[in-house]
Amino acid sequence: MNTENHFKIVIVGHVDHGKSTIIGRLLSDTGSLPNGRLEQVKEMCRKNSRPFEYAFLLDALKNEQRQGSL
Ligand SMILES: Nc1nc2c(ncn2[C@@H]2O[C@H](COP(=O)(O)OP(=O)(O)O)[C@@H](O)[C@H]2O)c(=O)[nH]1
Ligand SMILES: [Mg+2]
Repeated sequence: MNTENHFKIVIVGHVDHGKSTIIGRLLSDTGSLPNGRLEQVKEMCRKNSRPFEYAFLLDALKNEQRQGSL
């Protein structure tokens, strides 16, 4: 991985102030998500009759990291 092209940012805020939402949106808009992840999370929301939230992309990544599959 080329670290010269990395852009480091820090998101700080209280609980429920939208940190996960903005990170999810940034990952999505910069094409940094694994292929199909956005569609997978949208499908999960549809199945559970929940409105889609960009914050759920973070939860999906966290679950994968815990499973060692990312
Ligand atoms: N109205 C509004 N709601 C937002 C915004 N950003 C996030 N939210 C909502 O606030 C809630 C908490 O967001 P989340 O990203 O999980 O917050 P975190 O705890 O800081 O990670 C979620 O229900 C989001 O949909 C925003 O810009 N405007
Ligand atoms: Mg969060």
